[in-house]
Amino acid sequence: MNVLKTQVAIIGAGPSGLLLGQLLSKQGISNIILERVTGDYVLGRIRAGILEQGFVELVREAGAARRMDEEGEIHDGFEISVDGHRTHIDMKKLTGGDTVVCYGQVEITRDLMAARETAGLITYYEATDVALDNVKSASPSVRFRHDNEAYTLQCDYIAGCDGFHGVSRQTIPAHIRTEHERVYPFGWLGVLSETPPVSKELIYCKHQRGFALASKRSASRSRYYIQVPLSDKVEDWSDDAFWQELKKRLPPEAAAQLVTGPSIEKSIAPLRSFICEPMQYGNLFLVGDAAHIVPPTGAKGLNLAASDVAALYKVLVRVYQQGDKTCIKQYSEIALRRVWHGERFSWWMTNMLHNFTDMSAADMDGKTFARFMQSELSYYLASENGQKVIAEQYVGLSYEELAN
Ligand code: RFL
Ligand code: PHB
Repeated sequence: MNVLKTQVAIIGAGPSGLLLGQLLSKQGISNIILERVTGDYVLGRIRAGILEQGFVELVREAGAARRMDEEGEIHDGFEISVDGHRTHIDMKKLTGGDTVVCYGQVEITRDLMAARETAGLITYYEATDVALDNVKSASPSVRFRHDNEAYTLQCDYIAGCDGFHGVSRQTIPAHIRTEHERVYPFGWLGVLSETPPVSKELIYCKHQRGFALASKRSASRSRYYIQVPLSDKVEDWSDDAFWQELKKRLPPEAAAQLVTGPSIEKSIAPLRSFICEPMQYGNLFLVGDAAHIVPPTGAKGLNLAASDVAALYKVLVRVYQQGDKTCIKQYSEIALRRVWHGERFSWWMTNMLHNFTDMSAADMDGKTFARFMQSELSYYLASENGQKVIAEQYVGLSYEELAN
């Protein structure tokens, strides 16, 4: 048995784990990351594209922002199209100056991995049989296997950054956890293509045929999504069928501009709202998708992961630099307040923008629910106050400080 020691054991080398590790090491707090798959596999997952200002600042503090600052696109606004009628949400004007940055999760992850390697920090990729022990004690540990050898990692704290299907959340006894969940009756079919985007800004499209989103990664790379029934399989959708359906849902002027091409990646993501409370148990802290999932309609998943990282980082810096352990119990409450706001916003945007007509939702038939949501959306889009409510949540609510 190999025995390792560190201050903070981090489970998962997704954006949450890598960002936390980088921030902690900048403050002299040692950490080791255990990741189930290879680095290349992690980089193969095409996910988020929109970063809130709070996230951007954390990446700068972590010392991994050079490429994001050079290549990320600042977005002042986005559009909502309702059956082809477009409304521009001018985030910058409506919020008094706030914007978001369009830069892919894959690139952020790549930059954080490179920064970790440059700093000589330890990551065990392809760590299997990860199991968390004694998390309620002052000396927790993590068992794992790597290259056919058994290891024990002794530590002070464990950050469970291992996503929705990880082991960390399951380590909290079931009677301690309350889990809230809404599984939506549809998914998003996403396509990445090396084609110029239809628009400078994102277009969220509500359409009788179902939701669509026109997003991008750069001036030459597009990311598009369409709402599909959960019964659909990726193999059912040829590239051609995807482009034809997308064209029908985009506003006509945008559809006319659409440049199509072969898909580089194509996948279906189910939509889910999920929250686990509390987000801590003894010296184990859940961070990011390990504790909560949002439907992607509000672009909040990665951004909520970042606000969890910010909260845990503040707690651990105070613990190690000021010797104050009393702040530890604040983590879950601080993180959950922001999580619930992001969850509510994502659920609301999902309800307003998707087609529920053939489904039942919120205890009523889909047709009635759809009419309520149509009215809700037109109310918010029709006034500056309504648009402001959407804009200030899209750019992201501010981060909370620790109490003294
Ligand atoms: P991740 O990225 O899932 O990383 C968890 C890591 O843990 C590893 N792991 C384990 N490691 C060791 N032992 C185990 N037993 C382990 N089990 C798992 C996994 O291999 C993995 O590497 O979670 P993290 O770091 O919390 O990051 C969360 C984000 O990935 C996620 O919230 C976002 O991608 C969500 N999301 C979006 N968020 C935004 O803020 N803006 C967006 O525009 C946005 N668009 C999206 C999205 C998610 C999408 N999908 C596919 C769900 C668009 C889509 C389509
Ligand atoms: C993306 O570019 O992948 C993206 C952007 C905004 C969303 C969801 C996904 O709301």
